[in-house]
Amino acid sequence: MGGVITDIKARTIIDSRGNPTVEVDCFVDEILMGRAAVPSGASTGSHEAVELRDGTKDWMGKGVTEAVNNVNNEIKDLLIGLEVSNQEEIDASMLSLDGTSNKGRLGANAILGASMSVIRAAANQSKKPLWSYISTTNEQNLPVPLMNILNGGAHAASNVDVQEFMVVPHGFGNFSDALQAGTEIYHSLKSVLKDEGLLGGVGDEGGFAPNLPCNEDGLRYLMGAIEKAGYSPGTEISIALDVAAQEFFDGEKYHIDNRVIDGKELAALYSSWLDNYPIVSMEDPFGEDDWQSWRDFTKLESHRVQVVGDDLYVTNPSRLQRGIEEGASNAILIKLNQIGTVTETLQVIEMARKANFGIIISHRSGETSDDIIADISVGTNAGQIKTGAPARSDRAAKYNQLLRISEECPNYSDLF
Ligand code: 2PG
Ligand code: MG
Repeated sequence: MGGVITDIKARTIIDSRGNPTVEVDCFVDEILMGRAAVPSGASTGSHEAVELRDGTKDWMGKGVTEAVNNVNNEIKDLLIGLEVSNQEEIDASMLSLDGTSNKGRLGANAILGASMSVIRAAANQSKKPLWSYISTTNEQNLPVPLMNILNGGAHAASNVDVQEFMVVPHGFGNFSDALQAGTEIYHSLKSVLKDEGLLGGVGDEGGFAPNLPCNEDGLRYLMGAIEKAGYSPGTEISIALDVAAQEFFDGEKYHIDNRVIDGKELAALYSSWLDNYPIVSMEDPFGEDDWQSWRDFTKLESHRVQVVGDDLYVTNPSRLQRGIEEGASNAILIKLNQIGTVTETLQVIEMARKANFGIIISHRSGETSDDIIADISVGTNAGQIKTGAPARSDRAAKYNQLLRISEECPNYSDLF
C-alpha cells in the first residue's frame, strides 16, 4: 500500500551521554508515520562517514544545528512528494544531493536520521512490524546478544585498556531465557565487584567500570560472575571482547597493560587468553589500518574464535571487500551511522552474508531510545546483536524490543 511523504521534520534531542543528536519525523499523507533518532560513537573509526557537529561554543562544540537544518531544508525539499516505500531511491537521491563520498556536506547524522524515519514510516504504512517489513530472508531467528557488562577503554574513566568485556548467552532455547541469564550475570558481577571494593560507577554502555591491575583480570571477573550466577562457562555462556585496539595503537606499537608491544606480541597475548577462557568473539584486536596483523591473526585463530572488524570496516563496502579478499577477519560489526543510510547498511549485511562472515548488528556508545537495531537484527537474520549492558533505558530499549519480537518470532539463533 503506497503513500507519499508530505513532510519531514528534524529537531535536536539529547542522547544517553548528554550530547545533542538528530531526531527526524516522517509524515505520510499528513500523518506522523515514522520517528527515528541517530546514535553516536566515542571510539569512532577514522574511515566512518562524517557526523556533522557545529563546533561552536554551544553544547561544548557538539551541537547538531547544521545537520538539523539540512534535514529541515534541503532533505525535506528533496523527499516531499516521493513514495515512502521507495527506500533505495530515497537513499540514493540523498547521496547525490550530498555529493561527497563521506556524506560530509549534509552530514551522515542528517542523512541517516531521514533514512531511518522513512523506513519506519514505510513499515507502518504497510501495517507490518519493521523486522518483518525489512525481512530479506525466509528464516528469522532472534539474535544471540553480546552483552557488555564490564566497560573500559574510551567508554570508562578506568585504567582498563580493553573497551568491552561481554557475556554471550548462547546455550539457551529461546531469547528470553538467554537475556535472563545475561542479566543475572550482570547482577552477579556487581556483587563480586562490590565484595572486593571495586564497585564504582558504570561506563557509557551501562557495564561496571572498575580499575583493574591488568586486562586479563576483566576475564577473571567475568568467569567469577558467570559461575556465581550458576551458569556453566563455555556451554551456556561464553565471552566476547571488543578490544578497540585503535585506541591504544600509536601507528606502530600497542600500549596495553603498561607495556609497549608490536602486533605479533599482542596476538600472542590474545592466543593465551583463548587458551584459558571460553572466548568466542574478538572485535577490533588490532588497529584500523594494521591489515597485516589482522590477516596473521585470522589465519592463526579464526578456527576457534570469531574475529570481528568494526573500526576496520566501518560498515563500508569497499573496506569489507578488501577484508574478504585478504582474509582479514571472519566477521563484521554493523553500525548504521558508520555508513549513513539504511539501504547501504542492508547491502553491506548481504555482502557479508555472501562471504560467510559472521554479522553483528550494533548500537553506539552514545544511544537513544530508538530500537531500530533490534528489528534489523531479526529482519536480516544476522544472528548476533551487540547492545550493551542489560541496564539503562537506552540499552534496555533494544533488549525489550527483542522480547516483543520474540512473541511473534520464537526461534533463537543456534550460533556458537
Ligand atoms: C564499538 C562501539 C559500540 P563506539 O566500538 O563497538 O560498543 O563503541 O560507539 O564508541 O564506537
Ligand atoms: Mg567496536
